[in-house]
Order: sequence, then C-alpha cells, then structure tokens
Amino acid sequence: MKIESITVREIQMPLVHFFETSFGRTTGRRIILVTVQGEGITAWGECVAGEHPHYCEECVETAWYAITKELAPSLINKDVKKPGDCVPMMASIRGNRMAKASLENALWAAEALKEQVPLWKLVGGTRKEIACGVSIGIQNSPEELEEKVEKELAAGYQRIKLKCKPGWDLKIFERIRKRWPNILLSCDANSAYTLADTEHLKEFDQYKLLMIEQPLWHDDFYFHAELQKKIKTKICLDEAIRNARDAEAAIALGSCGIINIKVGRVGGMTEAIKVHDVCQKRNIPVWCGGMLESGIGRTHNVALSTLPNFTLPGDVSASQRYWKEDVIEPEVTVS
Ligand code: OSB
Ligand code: MG
Repeated sequence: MKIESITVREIQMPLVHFFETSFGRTTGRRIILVTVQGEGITAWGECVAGEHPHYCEECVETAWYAITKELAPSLINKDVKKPGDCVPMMASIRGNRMAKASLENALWAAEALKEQVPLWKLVGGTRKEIACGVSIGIQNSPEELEEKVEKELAAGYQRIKLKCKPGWDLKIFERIRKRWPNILLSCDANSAYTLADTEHLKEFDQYKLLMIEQPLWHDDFYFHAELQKKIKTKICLDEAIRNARDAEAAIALGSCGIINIKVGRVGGMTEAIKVHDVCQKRNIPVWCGGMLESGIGRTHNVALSTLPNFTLPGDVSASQRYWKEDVIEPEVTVS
C-alpha cells in the first residue's frame, strides 16, 4: 500500500473503575489513535503509551512527538508491500516502540482490509478460541477485591491476576486462596520488589501462583535469574522484554519461565510474532498482556493471541470492564 496520509488523534476515555498498580492509580485514559490512508483504505492503530512514563519510558506526550515529528514523516508517501516493511523504515529512530507499534499495527489492519482476510489469519493465528483472564488492580480494601474476583469468575474469566506490592501481597493471596483454592491465580508486581525482598518473595510459593510477573527492576534479566533460583513460583517477564533478542537472553539466563507479550511494548506485530516464535522454540509459554486499551488495541491483541504458543489465558478482557462505551462496534465481549 502506498501511504498517502497519516492522521494522529488523541481521545480521552474515563475508566468505569480506577486501575491501580504498584506505580499508581489511573482513573481515565488519554489514548493516541492513528489512521493510515492509502489506495482507498483507512486503517486504525492504537498507541498504548500511558499518561505518565511509569510502566516504561514512553508516555502520551513522547509518543505524540515521536509519531508526528519522526515516525509518520518517515513513512509518508512510501510504498509498503507488506506491513513489516515499515520496520526498517523506522529503524533509524531508537526506542519509541509503542509509538512505532501504533503505525505498524495500522498497516497490519490495512493489509487485512486490502486482502480481505481477518487480522488473526494474517498474523498466522491458528486458534478460533482464546482463553481470557483478568488483571485486577489494587483496591481500597480486601473486601472490595474479593467482590471483584467473585464477579470476574462469574463472568467466566479463566485466570485471575492480582496486582501486588509490599503491603498488598501475602495477606491478599491468603484471603483469595482460602475462598478459591483451585482457581488459576497469578500476581503482577510491576517492579515493586528488590533482591532484598527475596525471603518475603519465597513466601509467595505457598499460594500456588501460576506466576509472579516482573517482581524486580523493569530493565533487569540478571537479578530475576538469581531470584528464580530461589523461588518455586515461575517468574514471568513483562516490562523487561523489549524485543525477541531480550526474550532469547532472558530465557538463556533462566530469568523467567513464562513471557507476557505486549504488541506495543515490543514495537509492533512483527516483533511480537518474533518473540512468540523464540519462546515457542524454547518451550516458554506466552500470553498476551494488556495496557488498558480501547477496542482498537484490544482487537490487535485478540488477533495476536490466536498464535499457537499463546497457551496461557491473556489479559484480553471485555470492553465493558474498562469503558462505558468503547470506540469500536461491536465491542469486545467474552463468552
Ligand atoms: O503490567 O500488565 C501490566 C495495565 C497498564 C500497565 C501495565 C499493566 C497493565 C495491566 C492491565 O495489567 C491489563 C489490561 O489491559 O487488562
Ligand atoms: Mg505486567
């Protein structure tokens, strides 16, 4: 497709319920949406950068700059034969992976429209059903959390992930495990601990968690490997995996037993598929993470999740968990 024009927008959407992680509370999202236009096609992509650079270095402001001033200009008037062709065109710009992913994902959507094939088939998906879990943030009280878990299990979600941090961990797991001894339960620390917490993290093992996500520094493999030797619960890396090379290195070091793939975090669909393939080859199961996306980003996540090594339930929950009204029609629903 010859890219004739690119439109960049920011929309603002209040969340139906606040979302709190170890790095803070979000009550609404500022979301950058891009469209690429050419050959009569208009296709959408979403930038998953957050309002603040807390999860990673990127945020809405930096992504807006990167897309409008650097990345879109490098693509405009270019002929992109297949979506991945844009990757080398943007390669001279370091980092800014979420910004890059929004444009690449729009090109994947364009290719799907042009070829009249569903996106999930275009990316190489093989499954018609995917398993869904939910990510439940830190709540005002353990009672409120218990209500949330009850509601999500009743809605059919197959894995409950609890956000955790020092002070919101062991007692919470104890309470949830006591009431639901057999559910698939995991936790996500978003880098809330250090190696000095090793003894404390060993206590997590008794709760039979499917995994602990990113317990240590956002940019670390080495110390996660040290920690993994001392705890039974499998470590899952999220923040630290920026590309397929990182996945290779982390697996070789023994830093994790599971990897969370986020299209935005790794710079787009092409790299996400590469991370998937590396993990599949090394027998490391993966699942698709979420970034409180609108339906546009969410449907890209759903498509990616149909690849064969996405064997664990992903954070690909329904639109209504986040939004009163999503920007897509039909909204994402979960059966
Ligand atoms: O670490 O997975 C994370 C949301 C924002 C930033 C980081 C994370 C998350 C989530 C939400 O866990 C997952 C979702 O979109 O449902
Ligand atoms: Mg995470």
